[in-house]
Amino acid sequence: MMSRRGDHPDHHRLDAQSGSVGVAQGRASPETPTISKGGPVKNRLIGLAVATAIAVGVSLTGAVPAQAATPAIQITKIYYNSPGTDTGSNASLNAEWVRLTNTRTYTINLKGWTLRDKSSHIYTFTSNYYLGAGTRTYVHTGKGVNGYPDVQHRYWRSAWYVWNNAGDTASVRNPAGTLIDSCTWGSSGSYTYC
Ligand SMILES: [Ca+2]
Ligand SMILES: [Ca+2]
Repeated sequence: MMSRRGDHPDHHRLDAQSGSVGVAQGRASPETPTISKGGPVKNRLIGLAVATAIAVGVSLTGAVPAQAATPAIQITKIYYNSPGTDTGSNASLNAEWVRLTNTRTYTINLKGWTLRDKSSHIYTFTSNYYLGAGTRTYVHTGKGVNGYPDVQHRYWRSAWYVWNNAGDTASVRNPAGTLIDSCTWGSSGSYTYC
């Protein structure tokens, strides 16, 4: 079947090889280990609790693991297999997109932030782009005018698809290059909420 396309041709084989292993690497659900702290507890019982906690591999502090903290800029949806046959038309390219959400209660300037796939195709927010608290932006793969049809929409201006139908990883980094969030999917479906 020729309807399933991959990435830029030169990356085809690389991504195809690893496309089947990415299923389980989505964002971990924020699970907070719960340890009962009600009432006075004797040392012997605390010792038992410690032993139990160690045995099951949880933290006694109950702290949320760092990797489960909500990223400031979160990848909240990716439409990686645009509807219909992947002809490479600009309309088809733009039906492939990534949605980023500002999860914070303040505006974040995305200037200098990057979005990339597993093959290091990189989109950079090159100018000031203020993403309001709780608001979203859509980065479309094809060409278009930033800010149209409304302020939420940005355009990668890529000549070909970026996000592989058969599995890929999207990651977002801040201007310092620090990984802020990532999203991995496999070969099924057309989109993911990450
Ligand atoms: Ca398609
Ligand atoms: Ca790719």
